Amino acid sequence: MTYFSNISNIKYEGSNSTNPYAFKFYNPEEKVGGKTMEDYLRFSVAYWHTFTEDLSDPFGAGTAVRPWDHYDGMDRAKARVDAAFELFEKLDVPYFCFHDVDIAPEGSHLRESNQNIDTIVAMMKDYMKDSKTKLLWNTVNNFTHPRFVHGAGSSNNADVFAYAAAKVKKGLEIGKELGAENYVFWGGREGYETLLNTDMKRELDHLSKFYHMAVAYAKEIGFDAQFLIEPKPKEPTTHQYDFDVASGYAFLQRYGLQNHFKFNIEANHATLAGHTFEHELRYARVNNILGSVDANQGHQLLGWDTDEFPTDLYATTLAMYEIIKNGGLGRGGLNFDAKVRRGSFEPEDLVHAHIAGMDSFAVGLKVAQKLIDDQVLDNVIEERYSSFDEGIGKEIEDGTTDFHKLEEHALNLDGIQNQSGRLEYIKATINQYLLKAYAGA
Ligand code: XUL
Ligand code: CO
Repeated sequence: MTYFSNISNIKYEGSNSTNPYAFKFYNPEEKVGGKTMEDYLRFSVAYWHTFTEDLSDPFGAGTAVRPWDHYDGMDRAKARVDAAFELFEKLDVPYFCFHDVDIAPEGSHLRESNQNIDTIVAMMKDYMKDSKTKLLWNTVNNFTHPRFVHGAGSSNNADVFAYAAAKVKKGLEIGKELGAENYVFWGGREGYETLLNTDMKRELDHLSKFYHMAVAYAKEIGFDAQFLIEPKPKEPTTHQYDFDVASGYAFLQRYGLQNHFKFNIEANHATLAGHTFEHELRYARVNNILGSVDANQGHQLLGWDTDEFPTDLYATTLAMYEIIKNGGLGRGGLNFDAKVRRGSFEPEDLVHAHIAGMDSFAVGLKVAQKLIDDQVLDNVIEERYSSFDEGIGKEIEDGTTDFHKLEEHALNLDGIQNQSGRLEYIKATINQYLLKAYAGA
C-alpha cells in the first residue's frame, strides 16, 4: 500500500523552478563551508505532527485528511509506518523523531503499551535496514494521559513518578534498538499551576533523581545517545521548570547533571520565553551545550506554541549563523517540530510544508556562511570590543587589575567616548546578503 503515490521523489531544481514539488534552494550535495548541505542541516521529520496529528484545536475537531485514517488501532499505527518511510524517501530526509505514543497506541496496561511499541519498533527496524533515514531522537510522552495531571518526574504522586520512569526506561531501550543519536526530555507537565499547593524544592529534587536514574540506565544498557533537555517556559503548565536554556542549565549544574545533557532548542519555545531563537542558540553555543534544534516558528500575533513550519528567512539565517559558529550540530539535527495549518489539511500539504522548511534553512545556511566568510558581524564585534585588547581593558580580561587601579584609571579619564553600535547599518547589510542569495549571487 502506498500513501503518496501521486508525488514523485523531491529533487533540487534551483531557484528558477516553478515545480511545486521540487527544492529551490536545498541541494543536498552542494557544499557550503566545506560540508554538504545534507550533512550540515541534518533534517528530521517529526512523526507526531506529520503522521499522528489530526489538526484539531481547542475549538474544533481535526481536519486532517490522511489516507491511513480508515484504519484503527494497531492497523493504523502500522499504516503510519508504511506512510512514514514512503514520505522519508520522497523527501530524502536523513532523520526522523518520535514519542512512544505517536508510533503505537497505549494499551489498557503498561505491559500492553510496551507490546504495541515492540511491534512497531520491529517494523521500523526492518524498514531502516534499507532506508537512509535514521532516528535523530526519540522521547516518551509523559504529559497527555490524565495520570500526568500533576506532573511526571515532578509529580506529587510517587506511583506516577514510577510509571513515568518505566516509560522512559522503555524509551531508552527502543532508542538503543533503533540506533537513536539523541534522547530528548521535554517536561510538558514538569512545572506547576500554582505555588499554593506546590513543594518546589521537593519537585526539583525529584526531577533531578529522575534524570540521574535515566543517565544510569542508559549507561547500564550501553545506549550512548546524547541526552537533551528541551526547554519551554509554559504551556501546558503555567510555569515549567525547564523555562529556557539558562534556567535549565542552572538546574543541571545544581544537581551535577551538566556533563550528561545538552539542549534541544525550539524556536517557538524561545519566543514564548521572551527570547529570540538566536538568543537561545547563542546562550547554548557559548556554554558548549547546543545539542539539537526543533525547527519551527511561532506566529507574531499569537501568544502560544503554534509550531509553524519555518519560512522566515531572516530567522533561519540568524539560526544557521549560530549553528555554523558552533561547528554544526554534532549528533543533533534540525527536526521540524512543526505542523501544517488547520486549513492545509490535504496529504500533499505535508510535502509542501517540508519543502518550505528545508528550502528556508538552506537559504539561511548559505547566507549565514557568506556572512561568516566575509566576517561581516565578526568585524563589527571585534571593533566594538577593541577597548579590551590593550591597556586597562586587557588588564581586566587578564585579571591583573583591581578596584584600586580601576578607580585610578577612572579618575584620570578626560571624558569618556563611546562609539555608535551601527545597528541600522548592520541590518541593512544583512538584507543585502539575503537579497544577493535570492539573486543566486
Ligand atoms: C512541545 C514539544 C514537544 C517536544 C517533544 O511543545 O515541542 O513535541 O519536542 O516532546
Ligand atoms: Co519540540
